[in-house]
Amino acid sequence: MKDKLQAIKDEALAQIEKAVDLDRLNDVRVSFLGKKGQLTSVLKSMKEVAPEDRPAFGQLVNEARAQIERVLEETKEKLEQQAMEHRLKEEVIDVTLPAKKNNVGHRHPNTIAREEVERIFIGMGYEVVEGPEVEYDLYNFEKLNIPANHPAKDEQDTFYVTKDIVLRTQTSPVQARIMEKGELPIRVIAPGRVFRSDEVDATHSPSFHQIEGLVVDKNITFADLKGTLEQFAKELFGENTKTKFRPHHFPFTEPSAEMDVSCFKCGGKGCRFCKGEGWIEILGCGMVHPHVFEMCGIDPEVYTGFAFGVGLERIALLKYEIDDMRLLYENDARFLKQF
Ligand code: 2U9
Repeated sequence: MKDKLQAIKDEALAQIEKAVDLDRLNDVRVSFLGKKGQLTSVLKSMKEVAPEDRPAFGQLVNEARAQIERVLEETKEKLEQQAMEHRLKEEVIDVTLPAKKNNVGHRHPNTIAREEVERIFIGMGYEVVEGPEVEYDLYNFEKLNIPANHPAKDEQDTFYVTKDIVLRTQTSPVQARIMEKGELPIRVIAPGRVFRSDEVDATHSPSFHQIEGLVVDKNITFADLKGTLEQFAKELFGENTKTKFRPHHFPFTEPSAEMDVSCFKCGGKGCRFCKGEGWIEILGCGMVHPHVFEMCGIDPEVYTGFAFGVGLERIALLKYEIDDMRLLYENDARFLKQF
């Protein structure tokens, strides 16, 4: 038995010396010291040893075990040290290599323009509100004084989901819903996507964006409308910007107007940018029609208000001097990263 023990110990130490890595070393540990290991099996066969020799033999087994464990531990430390040195050699960081380019995205010109318009109106105390893109005919047309036979309701102009449901053609239904809530006074802007059955060209798209505004309170006059929109134009296009209001017609406002701004390229003298006019049309506006007030549950004898609407793409095209609206939707990174 003693010889067997010596042979096991010698074999264990020889295998430990041969172990080239930590996995092999662990295999050796399991094979000799594990539950079914060779040394453990010697202990189990203790009954073959004469009873009087058992304590001394047990002692020998324990010594062999302690020696194997000690050599295992020393070898483990040595192999760990070698593995660490190997990794340090392999994982050298070459600080002279060019860094990986981190492509950070940025805002779309439409978004930049929307946030600029929002910033200006928020600064004047307006709240930004949103509403559904799929709307009832009732809110998109009826409540805005656009009756059944109005040309805007033609299938050539409007996308119908059903007879009574449309893709909104303007963001005005958002304001109609706000008015219906009846929490007065109202001072909101409603930015959002709108849809019209238009062919795509340099200035038209079946889906574009508007920002509309609505103010409702007692004693609101056309002077409030003019003052507000003049201030807006100056903040958007520069302090020297002049404004001009031309009479117009919208079903939901009366009186209605279109506002032009003096050309911010030539200052109003006339250039290629403003097609020699000196003025650029920028938005539509007017005093909320009394009938619209009535249909949205507000008494036009007590309250008055003004509204305006501006095409967001138009602002983006003007501000960034882009000559084709389609460029805004093609998502060509070479174009978009210029802004
Ligand atoms: C309510 C009452 C009145 C919103 C208005 C305009 C004038 C206007 C156009 C600008 C360019 C649409 O995108 S565009 O083609 N919009 O000219 N919009 S007044 O008037 C409202 C809105 C809601 C309840």
